[in-house]
Amino acid sequence: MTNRIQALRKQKGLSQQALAERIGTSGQQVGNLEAGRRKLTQDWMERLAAGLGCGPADLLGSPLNSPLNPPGARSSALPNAPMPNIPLAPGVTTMRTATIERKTRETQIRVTVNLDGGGEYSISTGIGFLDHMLEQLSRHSLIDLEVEARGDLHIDFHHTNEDTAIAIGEAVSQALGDRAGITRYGDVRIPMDETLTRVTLDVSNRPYLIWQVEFTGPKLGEMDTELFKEWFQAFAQAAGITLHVENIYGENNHHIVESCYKGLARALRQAIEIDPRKSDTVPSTKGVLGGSL
Ligand SMILES: [Mn+2]
Repeated sequence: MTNRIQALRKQKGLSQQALAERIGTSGQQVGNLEAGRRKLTQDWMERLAAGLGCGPADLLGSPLNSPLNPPGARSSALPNAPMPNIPLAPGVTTMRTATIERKTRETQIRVTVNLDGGGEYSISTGIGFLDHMLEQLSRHSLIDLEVEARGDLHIDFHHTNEDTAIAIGEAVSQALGDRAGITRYGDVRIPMDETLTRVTLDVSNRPYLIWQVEFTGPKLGEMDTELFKEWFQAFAQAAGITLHVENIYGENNHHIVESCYKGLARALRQAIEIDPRKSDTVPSTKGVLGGSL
């Protein structure tokens, strides 16, 4: 996994922290990107390039890996390319990705999703327990998820929790585009020890939440348990999803809420999958449909 981020940074006399501050991230994240521990997405390349005063392609170790070269031109370069978001040739297939930036007086949030990812994540909300849940969401949905949130946690977790859900929901909705060809429905049951939770959803563009989940304590970690319903409500609204979450039984509050996030993840994974039998019916560039020549 070669890239020139570190070399270019040193050339400019910048520390990891100094570069991080230029592009609004953490020094640790810069270190992760330099070392290849985090995917060097198109989005990160553009941000790093802006901070380093170079072009995005300059960050790559070899000109063969340039995103300006269409895939297939030199296929031998592709397996080692560190970028999952290489623009693909029109008509082949495209990664369904989106980035949402959301800034209010209460929170500053940046979310990037890749629906066709491998469940890789980089999540920092400032709320440890929420990070843990969002990591589950990414891993079990196979959606690559980057979340950087800075909120007014000195007041409480309410704004950061809800706004993070809105930003992730908006990113998922945007990445889904017109939603053509998707499987649309998802339905799973998730056990965790003594707990069983069912999540059923319709990626319908009709937001609705049914939440039949009760907690026996007011807190999990530092987080108020009442905030989880708020998170699912905001996500369903922003993503345009009819979302039914039912904890069938369970005792441990950590298991109960974690099974809700894992259930959302697995149900989403089913629903956003492209159905090959339906995707074939989408009008194509062949010009056969619609009477055009
Ligand atoms: Mn856990």
